[in-house]
Amino acid sequence: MTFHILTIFPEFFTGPFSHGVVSRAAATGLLEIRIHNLRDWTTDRHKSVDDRPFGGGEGMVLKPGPIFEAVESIWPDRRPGSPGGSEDGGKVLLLSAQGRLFDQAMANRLSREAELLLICGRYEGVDERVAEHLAADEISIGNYVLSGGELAAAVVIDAVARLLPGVLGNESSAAFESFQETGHGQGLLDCPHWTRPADFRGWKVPEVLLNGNHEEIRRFRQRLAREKTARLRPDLLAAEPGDAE
Ligand code: 9D3
Repeated sequence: MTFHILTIFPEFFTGPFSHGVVSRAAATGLLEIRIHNLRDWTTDRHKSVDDRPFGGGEGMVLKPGPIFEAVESIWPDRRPGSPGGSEDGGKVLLLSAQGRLFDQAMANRLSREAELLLICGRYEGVDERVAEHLAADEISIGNYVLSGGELAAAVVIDAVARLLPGVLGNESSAAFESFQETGHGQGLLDCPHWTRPADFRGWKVPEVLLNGNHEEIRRFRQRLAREKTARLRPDLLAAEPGDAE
């Protein structure tokens, strides 16, 4: 799978993608990440990507021109008039605070695309014609204010990349998807885990985990998962039984 990122901060992504699962998958050719500098598609000598909002107000807005030019040069065969889609299974996504909330079901759907092109919002926002006529969807990663779409793009790519066949050793993606429910794509939170030492500073690991009775251990873990979910994520219990799509 190929991920394209359109950003005014291309240096930002050297960190997040040079570690762990994503970096290993890129090294083995299971995925490719291509960073594109939005300023490469500006035409004025100041390379300006933003301008003041019509109607007045605080802050600056990303201009539509360089963004459309960039996407049309990255995907020259993109069907014009069909927002978001490339010729052969790709999607343009706009990362913005005004977007649809990203979740595991969305990550699952996106992992079936051949390519994604993520546009990182900045400043006070992005000219609405990008959401209307260029992007297939507008995505937010949560109800908090970030300074721009770059961190959000890294989050989306991490969540999608680990679902790709071969990336985590999940050869059959269908089998893997049913596992998503406990891997926390909704449903209950995972149960708590402990490792050695069995006694750490006087805090002891629950005795039942040490007794080798696997049926008892299974029921115990299920109860702890329900209790922890009720305490930290009551919203998930209301939605149960969860389906991760
Ligand atoms: C006056 C209200 N604005 C600032 C407080 C709204 C606003 C504009 C631009 C809020 C955030 C941003 C920049 N954020 C993103 O581009 C962004 C984002 C986010 O802020 N939260 C969660 N997901 C995302 S994805 C992109």
